[in-house]
Amino acid sequence: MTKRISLTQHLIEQQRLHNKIPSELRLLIEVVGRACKSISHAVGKGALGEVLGSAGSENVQGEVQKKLDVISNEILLEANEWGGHLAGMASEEMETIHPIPNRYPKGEYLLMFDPLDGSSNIDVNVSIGTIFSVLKAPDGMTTPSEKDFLQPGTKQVAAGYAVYGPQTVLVLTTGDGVHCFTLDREMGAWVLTQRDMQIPADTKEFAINASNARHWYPPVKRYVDEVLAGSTGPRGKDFNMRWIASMVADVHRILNRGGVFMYPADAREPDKAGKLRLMYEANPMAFIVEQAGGAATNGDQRILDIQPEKLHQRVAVFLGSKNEVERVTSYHKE
Ligand code: AHM
Ligand code: MG
Repeated sequence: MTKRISLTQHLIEQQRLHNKIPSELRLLIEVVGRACKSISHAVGKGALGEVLGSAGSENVQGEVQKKLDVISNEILLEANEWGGHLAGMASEEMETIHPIPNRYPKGEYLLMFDPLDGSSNIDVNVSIGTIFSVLKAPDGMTTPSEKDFLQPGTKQVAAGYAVYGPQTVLVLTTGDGVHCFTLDREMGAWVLTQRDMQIPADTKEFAINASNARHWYPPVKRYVDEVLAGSTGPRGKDFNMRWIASMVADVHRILNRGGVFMYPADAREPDKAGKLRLMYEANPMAFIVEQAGGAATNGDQRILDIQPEKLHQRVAVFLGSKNEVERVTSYHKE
């Protein structure tokens, strides 16, 4: 029988044998992993848990909150509040940051998350997930303010996502490759199932919400026109398209078999900077994708190099197989 390694064991090995992560970070990641198990459980109950449908509220970006968005946010806040590893948290579902209350010990990390990504898929039983990013709090900081979170993605010390799909998986990087853990539902444990995930540099698969095509800028239109032209077009090969409308699920497919994911800026409002948020969607995914040998840009620069200006800042995203990301990025520069 193959020897099974749990998330705890994997992290202890990273800490003890390779001296790659401090014990505080290991414990923090384990708490996030535990929270994701609870979210997976809530998601899995569906109609039986009376967790489907709208919560009757809006988040800071004016989006309707689903009950499970709110429940997942609370699970993450509660799980991480008292552990002593964090100075503060920020979430897609909260207007501003959540410093650790004074009744609990404080730690040196900052945690950001999108508690339940792919909200439009919740009620229709399509894969959804949690995305998270961990930063070090600035030296000497006592109580964090919003600006302490505004660090470029290169400063992330860990990032990951969980997908609540046919299987529940947790994909994680601490800057030493990308590893995937599957939730053993009987044991309640995360088990290492893929080590060192690698994204092939070339692909024949792309992902974009084509219903926005009329708003696209010329570089995106050119790239998509060329792949749609197939084997007789300039690319000389046929491409397949997939769009799940859950970034976690689209990125997970790309980590497993390659592909390029695009959520571009477009000509709306008057210059829509894309839909996805830099701090808790694009940055953690860019860190993971780069660690797996892929690339991630906003069409102009590497996502991880962007200096954030606002907590809920939006950003255009092109990520996945390196050669395709480089191609679509180069079209923006012509
Ligand atoms: P959410 O965080 O409100 O769920 O929005 C993010 C999601 C991504 O998971 C996905 O890639 C995108 O929105 C889908 O957008 P669209 O509705 O345009 O297909
Ligand atoms: Mg999201």
